[in-house]
Amino acid sequence: MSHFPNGFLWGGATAANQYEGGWNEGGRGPALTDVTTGGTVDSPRMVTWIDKYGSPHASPSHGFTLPEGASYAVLEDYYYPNHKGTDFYHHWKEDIGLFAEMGFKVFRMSISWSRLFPNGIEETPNPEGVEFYRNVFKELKAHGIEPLVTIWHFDTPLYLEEKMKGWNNRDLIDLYVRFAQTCFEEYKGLVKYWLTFNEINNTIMFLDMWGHEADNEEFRAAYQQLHYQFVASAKAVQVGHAIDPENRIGCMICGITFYPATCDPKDIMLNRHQWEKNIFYCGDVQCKGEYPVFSKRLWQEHDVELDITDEDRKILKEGTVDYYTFSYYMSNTITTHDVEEKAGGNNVEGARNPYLRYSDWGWGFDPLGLRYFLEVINDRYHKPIMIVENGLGAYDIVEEDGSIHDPFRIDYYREHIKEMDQAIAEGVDLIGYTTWGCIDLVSAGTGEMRKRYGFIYVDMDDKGEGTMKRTPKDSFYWYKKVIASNGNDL
Ligand code: BGP
Repeated sequence: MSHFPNGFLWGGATAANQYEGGWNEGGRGPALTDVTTGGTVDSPRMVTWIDKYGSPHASPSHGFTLPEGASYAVLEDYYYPNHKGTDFYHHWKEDIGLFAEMGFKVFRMSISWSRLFPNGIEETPNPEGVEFYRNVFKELKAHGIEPLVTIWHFDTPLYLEEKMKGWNNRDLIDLYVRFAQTCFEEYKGLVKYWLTFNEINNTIMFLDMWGHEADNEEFRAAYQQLHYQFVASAKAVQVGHAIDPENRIGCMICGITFYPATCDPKDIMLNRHQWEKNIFYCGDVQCKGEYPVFSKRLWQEHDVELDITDEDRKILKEGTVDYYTFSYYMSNTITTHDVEEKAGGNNVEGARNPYLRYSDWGWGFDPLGLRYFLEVINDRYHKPIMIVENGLGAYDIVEEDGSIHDPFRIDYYREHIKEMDQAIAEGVDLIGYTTWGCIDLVSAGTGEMRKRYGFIYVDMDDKGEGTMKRTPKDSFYWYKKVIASNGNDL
């Protein structure tokens, strides 16, 4: 018998910036993610971007701020797949029907900020945008599916990036809170589970990759941007609770399990510090309401003098989250020694771990690492936990008869679900699981379509061409069985 509790929230996850599309419809304004993609600098989209505009610089809007002089109009020359996503905007009824067929109890999606506030600065929201999400939530509820809504998933309105320097500007706090408040008010009674910021820790973690040494200025900016996001998140938690005490508002951390590559004490220390900087720094502020003691060391390392007020501290204290959520794809092995072979990854580069298998994109397959992460977080915060992203980005082959066989994906999920089950048996308060990209969508890291995660195949290629037809893969029927048996039939 599995240990999944009754009412365990099984489902899938998406984000507007990679899935929704309809970028110039329904009164929506442009978002940063329409014109850039996050992730690695050598991804095809970033290469194009860098050729034209030079190097990007750090911003929590998934890594990049619009360079000086670039405007939305000139970007029309390029094909940016996030424009279209995989067209949830026109397929939402059909897609929700498919999620319901799989038996989803929960569906994670995000609200595009610039669909509600086209430039981010309007006093009142765009009614067509408000209506779009209302219809989506109603449809989900009609199928007995609980929406889980990410308020910010990298897609700051472009206007705020271009004209106000994005999250470098304290004024973004109030603009974000207005957006969040609108969501809580408009969707009261329809949505109960919210997440304030997706993978908020990426801002710091990203600085360790790109093959370049981030300088102090970049670190200072990143810590400051994060601080404004923490305050914005805490304020949103308070506003959300005031509007509806039923609301459950969580944080969302990019979860990577760090391992030391050797038993050299220097590696052990490095590993501890990686956990602190990349994982606990954000989680502690959002779950405990104050900066952890080790923050001082992190700030000193880069001469950070945070713009933080007493009022900010009070808001952080009073706006702690109700539950902890994270994404988990891989572990990362790190060392102070030279490494012969590096492992790639969306966020951090590390040494290749000889005990793991790797995906075509260099992500280490490590189900036990998931259990490790769950246990660490459970011990640290004593809050309910949800895994809101997990999955395998892989190539899919459509057979002549149109079927798609993806045993590797089923295998990936099976092994991870087994470890979740174990974690629950050991007392971890895991309440839900939403697999990433339950329907194929555009990759955040590379802008590709061929890196697919879905149970449902979408006929679209890297250039954005295709019929957009939806086809269940073998994993669709497998996951349906898993949900129906509450994790018994793997
Ligand atoms: C996380 C993001 C998602 C998602 C996922 C997979 O960092 O929250 O938006 O895309 O990673 O990454 P990728 O799309 O690069 O494979």
